[in-house]
Amino acid sequence: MRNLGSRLRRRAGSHTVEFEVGGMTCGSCVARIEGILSRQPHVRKAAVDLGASRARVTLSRDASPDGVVAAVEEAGYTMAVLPARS
Ligand code: 9UX
Repeated sequence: MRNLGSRLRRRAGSHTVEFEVGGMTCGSCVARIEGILSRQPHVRKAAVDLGASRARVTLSRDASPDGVVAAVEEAGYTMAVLPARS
């Protein structure tokens, strides 16, 4: 069902990707990373969870997550795409 939902959202113009983020140790890290993410092209929505070391980013259409990974790693964190949940 999630695959179907994902396909439908993609057709509607966006898809959401989850990431593991390394190197966040305080709330300011969260704000900083959310700011970086929100300024990247193709990012429609970004939320970062400090306790879970996760980020959830909604990208337009079929935009690759590579750009947001590069931007966040440029700032000194690590970021890796997590497999889509089934
Ligand atoms: Mo907090 Mo994060 O002092 O890079 S902003 S550790």
